[in-house]
Amino acid sequence: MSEDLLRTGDLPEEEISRAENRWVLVVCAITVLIVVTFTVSIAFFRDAPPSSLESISSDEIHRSGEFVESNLGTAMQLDGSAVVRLVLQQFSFSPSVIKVPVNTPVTIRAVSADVVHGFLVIGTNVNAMVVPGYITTVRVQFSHPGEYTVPCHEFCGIGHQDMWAKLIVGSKADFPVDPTGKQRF
Ligand SMILES: [Cu+2]
Repeated sequence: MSEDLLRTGDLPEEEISRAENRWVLVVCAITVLIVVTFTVSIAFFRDAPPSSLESISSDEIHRSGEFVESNLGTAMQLDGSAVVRLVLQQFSFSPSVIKVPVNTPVTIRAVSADVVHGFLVIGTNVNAMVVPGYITTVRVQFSHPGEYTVPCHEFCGIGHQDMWAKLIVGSKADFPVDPTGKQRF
């Protein structure tokens, strides 16, 4: 090897160690930033997934409370808005056909009975994860009547590709407000 080649690759020892120290500082700063981010999210956001600050016990879902079978589906509220309650499980949606009125504020409340699922309404910006232990809430208003496909978009097991629901956006007249609050669509 020629003397020239040796010299060009040769940096003074101090310069190398200064460069190394700079990178050590960068790595330390990134580590501190990650730890601070986790600490803040635990302290202020209860370490929960975004928008899922309501928790629920997966074992209780079918037995009592908001997500018992008779309460699933679309419930019209006295103010004219709609609340849709869904349970996602391997490998289906309950209910699998969701009906909502057009041009109406809709609140979707979804829970998982087992593992992490998710749903999106194809052709809209509705897209959410459903994490066991939390209630996922999505607020939306559909301005076009029609049928939309709602697939699970989190790989949840061997039957994941068959896990999907159908959302039908229909005329407001088909969703009368029931003063007793019992009717589901
Ligand atoms: Cu799934």
